[in-house]
Order: sequence, then structure tokens, then C-alpha cells
Amino acid sequence: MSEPHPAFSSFVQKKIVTRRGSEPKQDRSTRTRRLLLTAASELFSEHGFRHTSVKDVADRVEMTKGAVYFHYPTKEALAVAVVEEHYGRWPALLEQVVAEGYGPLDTAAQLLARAAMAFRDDVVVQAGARLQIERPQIDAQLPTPYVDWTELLESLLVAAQEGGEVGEEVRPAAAARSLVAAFFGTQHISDVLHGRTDVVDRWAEASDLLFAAIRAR
Ligand code: LUB
Repeated sequence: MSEPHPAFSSFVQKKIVTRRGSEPKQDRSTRTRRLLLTAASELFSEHGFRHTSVKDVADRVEMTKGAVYFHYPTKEALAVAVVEEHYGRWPALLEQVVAEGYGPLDTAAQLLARAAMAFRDDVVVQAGARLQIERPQIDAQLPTPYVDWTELLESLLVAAQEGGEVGEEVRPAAAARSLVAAFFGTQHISDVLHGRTDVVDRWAEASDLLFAAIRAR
């Protein structure tokens, strides 16, 4: 397996360490929190932040509101936790793709292709995306959207360009921003028109075009 580029591996370490470092020990309260996050994700994804109440979440898991408040003191805290869990999906995906030994350019393409599957299948990813759209309604400090993906993709494209995989005329930062914008738009349009049922195919169309323009000829 080819070793990841140093710039890239530090990112992987940072993200993986962050993920593992913040990993709570598996116990009853952790299992309850995961149950609550899934229920909240289902409701936020379907009804949005404003039309979801803590009571709705409590009812869905057959707990009292008080029990929910013990873990998440406000609805905003639930929303923050869901959005953080959304972003928490990506370091594991990165680790998985890196373990398969792709070069940096194919790593970028594989990451986004598998992220499209997560947007299709994973209610936490779907809920996080909706909550980020609804940021103005949520009185809490949500993670800044898009920046981590842009940073990761730029570092991969820099490594790929150093390895001759990306055209010299390509500016990695600009290409990374274009990939993120295209992915965001693709998953959003697929969601609005088709409930993301076709997001994988729609992303494959955009990805083919963009990576053909980025890849060295
Ligand atoms: C990604 C969304 C939806 C960016 O990173 C993010 O914040 C994203 C939610 O805000 O798409 C494209 C990879």
C-alpha cells in the first residue's frame, strides 16, 4: 500500500486522533445518547429544526423529556450534537479509503463518491446537512460548514499535483472549492427533487467531468 503524502497523513492523524480522542467510553449513557441522536436526526431530517420539539424526540424513544434534557439540555444542544456527528462520519471514511491504498487523486474521488452514498443512506448525514441549511434558525455555535472538506481536498490535490497526477495549470485550492461547491449543489438538488434517491448517480456525472478537468493529461 502506498504511504499517504505527509501533508495528507498529518490531516488523517489530526482527524482520527480527534475522533478517537473525543470517543466516550461505551456505557449505558453513551448508548442512550446514540439512541437520542438517531431519533433527533430522523426528526430534524424530516421536519427541520423549527418543527421538531424535544417532546417529539422523547416520544420517539419512549423516554421522558426530563431524560432527554439530562443528556441534551436544549434542542439547540441536540442540533449541535447531530451536526458534529455528521462531520464525525468523515474521518472514518477517510481512514477506510486510505487503508485501500489509492493515490491522492483517487483518494479524493473515492471519498466524495462514498460521501454521496452516505448522503443517500445515513440519516445523521442528512440531518446534519439540513441543520446547516437552517443555521440562521439555530441559536447555537454550529461547526463552520464546507471548510474541512475544502481543506482536505486541497491537501490531496496538492499531493496529487506533486505526484504528477494533476495538471500543472490546475490551482488545487480553486479545484477543491469547485469540488465542494459541486458536491454540495448536487446533493441539495437531489434532495429537493428526489429525496437523494439519485444522488450517487448525479454525483458520478459531476465527478467525471470535474476530475477529467483536474487530472493530468
Ligand atoms: C458538504 C454539507 C453538505 C460539502 O461540508 C459540509 O458542510 C457539507 C453540509 O453543510 O455537503 C461538500 C462536500
